[in-house]
Amino acid sequence: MTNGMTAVGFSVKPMRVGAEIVGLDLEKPISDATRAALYATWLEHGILLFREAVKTNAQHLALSRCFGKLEMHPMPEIRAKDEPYLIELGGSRRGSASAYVYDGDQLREGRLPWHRDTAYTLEICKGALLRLVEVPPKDGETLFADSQKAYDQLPEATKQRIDKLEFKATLRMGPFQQSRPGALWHSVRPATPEEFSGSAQLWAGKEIINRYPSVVHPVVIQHPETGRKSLYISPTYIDTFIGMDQVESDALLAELAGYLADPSNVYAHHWTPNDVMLWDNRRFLHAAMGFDPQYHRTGLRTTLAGALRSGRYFAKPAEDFLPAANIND
Ligand SMILES: O=C(O)CCC(=O)C(=O)O
Ligand SMILES: [Fe+2]
Repeated sequence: MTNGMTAVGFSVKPMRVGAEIVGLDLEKPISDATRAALYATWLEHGILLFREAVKTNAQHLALSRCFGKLEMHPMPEIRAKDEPYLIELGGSRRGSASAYVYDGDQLREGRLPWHRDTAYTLEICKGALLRLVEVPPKDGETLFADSQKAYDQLPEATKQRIDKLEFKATLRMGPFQQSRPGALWHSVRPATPEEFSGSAQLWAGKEIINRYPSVVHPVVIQHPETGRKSLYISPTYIDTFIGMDQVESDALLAELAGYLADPSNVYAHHWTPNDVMLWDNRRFLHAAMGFDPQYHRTGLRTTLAGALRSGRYFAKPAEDFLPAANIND
């Protein structure tokens, strides 16, 4: 893909990590040629920025469908009521889907450490498109890390060590995820309900978590479309690497996370309302810096249906267990 507006209706501005799509007019229907060119650009760069490009839910859904089938997020609790293929961030979910932590003496809402979406399910989703509607006047960035580049940078001995390795992943929220090696922040601690009432409403209660029994995924995957290898771990959600005790596992996780979070592999997006960020969840991890809860930060996100069923249950689920359904359109 080259710079300069072409017959496909947009131009590509490569960033240090990822690329920006410039000039795409979503007021018009998206042609097959545009869709194919967008898809190829996405596979090449892994994350795409559409700056102030998406004004309505219909545009958000139409753009998302250029990159594959959508799935309803496995957690019904966070789906938007009038449009189940969108999930809501903040807004009416304020105080429910966000983690409140203290980073030093600063209270932060919406801080999420490095993760790969739906890594706690059997079929990790293919990607997602996040649009912010309300943006706080400061902070609130989202970080994206290229785990393909991180894999390429690993020493040969580490590549061999992890070649056939698997990890166990469990959905856990709150203090656990903030304290994992590679979580990105070591100074944070969860706010107590006395300090901030929102923290009492953390939503990942037992009823939700019980729907997601632990799963096992490979540490290295080959991208099904590009053939490139990626470091497929998700520091949030990892319990241990299979066959290692917690100490050995945490040391390896810290080592691998060091490559993932290396600044040369990371793009930090500072949001403007109606920006959309698209990520290839097979290749990129992401993290949210959080923001001062006196401000509002709201958004909507689609989820691209998984193309890589790489997981298995860690233990056989109970007879009466009802798996969370992945519902595709
Ligand atoms: O709030 C953000 O910036 C990122 C949220 C997130 O992890 C997601 O939408 O998957
Ligand atoms: Fe996420």
